Amino acid sequence: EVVAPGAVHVPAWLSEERRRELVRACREWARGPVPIRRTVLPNGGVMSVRTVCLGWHWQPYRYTRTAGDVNGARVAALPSWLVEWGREAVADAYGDPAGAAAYTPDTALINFYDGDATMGMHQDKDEHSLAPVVSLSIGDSCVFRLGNTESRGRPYRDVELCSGDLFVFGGASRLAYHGVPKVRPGTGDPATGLAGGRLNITLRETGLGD
Ligand code: MD3
Ligand code: FE
Repeated sequence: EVVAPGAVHVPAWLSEERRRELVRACREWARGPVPIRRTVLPNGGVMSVRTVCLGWHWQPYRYTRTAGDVNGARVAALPSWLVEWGREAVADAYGDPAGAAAYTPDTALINFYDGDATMGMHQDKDEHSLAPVVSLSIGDSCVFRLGNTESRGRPYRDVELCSGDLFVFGGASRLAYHGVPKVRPGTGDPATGLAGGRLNITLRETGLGD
């Protein structure tokens, strides 16, 4: 479903097998070389989601190769199979295989939400590229809020994101405010290997080069 121009929701895009593969991989990435942690903001606030990065490390508000705000280690590489899944995702969401072949994400942000975690309305504008962001969700459902490019407030649309769902944000939606006001504990499928909580993996092009 096209939720807004450039914003396409594909429910249950991930096969059960791919969900399990991603959960298993995320569990490894969460261990290191840079362990998963709650990001501390420059204003002293602490995010409620826990995040680990691949390719480039996001620290508010820039991308670095090493995690100076965690343990100083270089982040793990973004595996080529995940780049390939990203191209498949863009091709399926936009129906444009040629455009999708040029999609070259260099970074993944993996967010883990426990039942109380939320993400406030924000824009993702630390990337120097306006290539689409690919979002994959596994585990508990959540309310995802897609707003406008002008302010955190209305108008916005609330969309239920469930385990296995794909969302691609490009074009006119790439700089839209968005957030996660609520997770719905107990709605996930334990067969994926996730006992509770919600995983979200976003693929991005930082535009920073090598
Ligand atoms: C819309 N994550 O990591 S994914 C984030 O579910 C983030 O963890 C949320 O927002 C999550 O920055 C939402 C969906 C998403 C990601 C990037 C976007 C939506 C977006 C960029 C532009 C517009
Ligand atoms: Fe975001």
